[in-house]
Amino acid sequence: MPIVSIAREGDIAVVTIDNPPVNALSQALRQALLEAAETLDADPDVRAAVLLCAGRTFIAGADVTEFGKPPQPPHLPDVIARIEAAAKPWVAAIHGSALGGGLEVALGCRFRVAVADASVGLPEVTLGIVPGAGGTVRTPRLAGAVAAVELATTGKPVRAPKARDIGLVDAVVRGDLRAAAIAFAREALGKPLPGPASRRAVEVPDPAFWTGQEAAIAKRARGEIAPLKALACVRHAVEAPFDDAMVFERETFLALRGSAQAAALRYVFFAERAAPRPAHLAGVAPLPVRRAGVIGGGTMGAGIAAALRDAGLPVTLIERDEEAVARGLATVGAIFEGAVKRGRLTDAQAADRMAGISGTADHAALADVDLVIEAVFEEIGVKRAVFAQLATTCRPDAVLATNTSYLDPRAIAVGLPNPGRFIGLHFFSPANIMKLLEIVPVPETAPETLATGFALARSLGKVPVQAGICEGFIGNRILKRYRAGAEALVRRGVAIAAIDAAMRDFGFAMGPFEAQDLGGLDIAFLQREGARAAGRDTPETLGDILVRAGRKGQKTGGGWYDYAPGERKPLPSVTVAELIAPAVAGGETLPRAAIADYLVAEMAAEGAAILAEGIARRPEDIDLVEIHGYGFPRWRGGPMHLRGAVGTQR
Ligand code: T1G
Ligand code: NAD
Repeated sequence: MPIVSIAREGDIAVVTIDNPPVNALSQALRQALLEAAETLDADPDVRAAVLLCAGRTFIAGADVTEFGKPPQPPHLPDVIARIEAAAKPWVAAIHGSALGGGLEVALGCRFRVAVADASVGLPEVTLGIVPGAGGTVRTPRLAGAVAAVELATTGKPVRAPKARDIGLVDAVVRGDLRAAAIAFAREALGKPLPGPASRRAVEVPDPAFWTGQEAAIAKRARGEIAPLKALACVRHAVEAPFDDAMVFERETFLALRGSAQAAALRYVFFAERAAPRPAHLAGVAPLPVRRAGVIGGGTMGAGIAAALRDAGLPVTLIERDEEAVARGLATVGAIFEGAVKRGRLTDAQAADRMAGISGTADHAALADVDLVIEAVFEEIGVKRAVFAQLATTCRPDAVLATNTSYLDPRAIAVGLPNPGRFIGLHFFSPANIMKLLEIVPVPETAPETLATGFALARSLGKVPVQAGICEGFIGNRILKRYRAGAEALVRRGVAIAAIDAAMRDFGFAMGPFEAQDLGGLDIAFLQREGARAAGRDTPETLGDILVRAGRKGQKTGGGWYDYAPGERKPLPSVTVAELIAPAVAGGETLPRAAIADYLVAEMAAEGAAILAEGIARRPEDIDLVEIHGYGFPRWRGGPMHLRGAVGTQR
């Protein structure tokens, strides 16, 4: 199939794009579209054109693989201007996703029709850029400034019905898209044509709207540049003539395209796309997972059960006794109720989710499941007993997984018949939200079991990263080094609040000490105490001093900070200063950037050790763990990318 082909349905030309995998606007496609516009304008028998895409989606945007290279003509704004100026109206027929340059091409057409489950959006800010071919200029002229700001500064797509409601799409069609678009074009020819988007008027909001948006976006962006630039482009588009606004947008786009943030976000984009299909599992078929079991209905078990239900899998939840079963089911129920409150689910969907979970204390209910995920107490004895029972109740080919954070999965699987079916699947709390899944095979894990872990991650919408066995796998091991680095700064006299402020400035939602107070200082303390009890050399930490003094964090009204009763605002603590004073030498102050540099270097150093030991397979995996499991700012690319520990960028 040529990249662009033209067919005729009477006086309607059907222009079909076929540029797999996602019809990205490569140089060749831009050239072919330009030629198609010339050809159709020169054909007296053609009265209108329908622009359609082959494959699973409409144009998914500019070809991101071309971003690292100098832009080649024809440039997209020119191709779109040519389509918009065509003597015959073009109708964009949208299925799948019309994103970025794809939506911009559609906005250059006189009309847009879409199937109901299609989506349209301007995700450029997720790549550290702004639209570069009229997205911030034509969108407000069709959908108004408010909707344009939302689309361009969040990068979130909207479904076709919403796009119609805001004026971005002219019709939501059912059935055969091609036929519906041709019929729409014919009908449109029978009526006065509306002007092109570029010549439509746009309502100018009150200046207060812009200042309000600026403050909200700056708060949300936490140092990310593109969202604020996108806002500036939309404002310019609303307050200035079309041509001026196009120039402003293009200049902004080109300036950001070469930026460090854009390079980092592109790096993460491709790392995420490669993660679910690692090369070493190419051709290995996963085992089918149609029914799942979860052992333990606590914080993690309930979240994992909810994630499995979100993916449509029927789930059997096992707890110690009926009272604990009821508690576990109630926790899952609360997760779905929360999703209804946040508008992520309807009541009916929440009810359907719950209907697909059965709870019991009877392991016999697991006789026919394909996968079991264990999330019971982090105690080796408890976990071993669970797997011994599973070995008798489950099918011999059922995949058996542990969600342990720190225990050695090999120790959990000791004596398990057919250990090839055993694997570590390390979710992160809240398990139905956090995107990261560390997949930890043991030496006996069969390739098809490992492939099943990755396939499960794809079906749950998770970012899978394979990790080798060491204490804390990839993420918690680096977390330990990060926290030790933060404590080392405190021992040098750097203020706890200064370190947290530095990491917030760097882009984290919260600093290392605030985060510990939220999650609880006792989890890591118990882990260290366990190591000490096992005779492993584990030096006393400042955190240990606090826990021994009863300070476990917010849950005890104090950890690294004090908290007023019922409050979550961290208050510097005189008590903490007194408790740790013997361990603090000097009163060093450091610029925030130096603090962040030091701690990121600590993370990257641990990452390098992890790579050298083969615990991680590639630096990208470490960065994905940090971004999707530990809140490392995505637009920084991750500690390995930032410290240049990753090969050439795309
Ligand atoms: N360019 C190049 N390759 C792309 C691509 C793109 N825009 N989008 C996807 N791919 C590749 C991807 O790397 C993968 O390759 C394969 O397609 C399938 O992707 C001027 C400048 C469309 C919703 O940000 O959101 O337009 O790994 O696994 O889950 O204003 O891809 O198989 O080798 O993600 O079905 C704006 C990005 C660009 C959209 C499909 N557009 N893509 O999801 O498949 S900037 C975007 C997506 C822009 C203009 C500006 C998703 C998808 P491989 P996939 P999927
Ligand atoms: P939790 O204490 O909240 O829940 C554990 C549940 O397991 C309890 O409800 C308990 O009744 C149940 N249970 C204990 N023994 C059982 C048995 N024999 N059969 C059935 N149910 C049993 O603990 P959690 O935080 O959910 O942690 C569970 C596992 O997940 C641990 O291994 C932990 O290390 C790991 N993990 C925890 C987190 C986290 O942030 N909490 C993150 C990742 C992994």
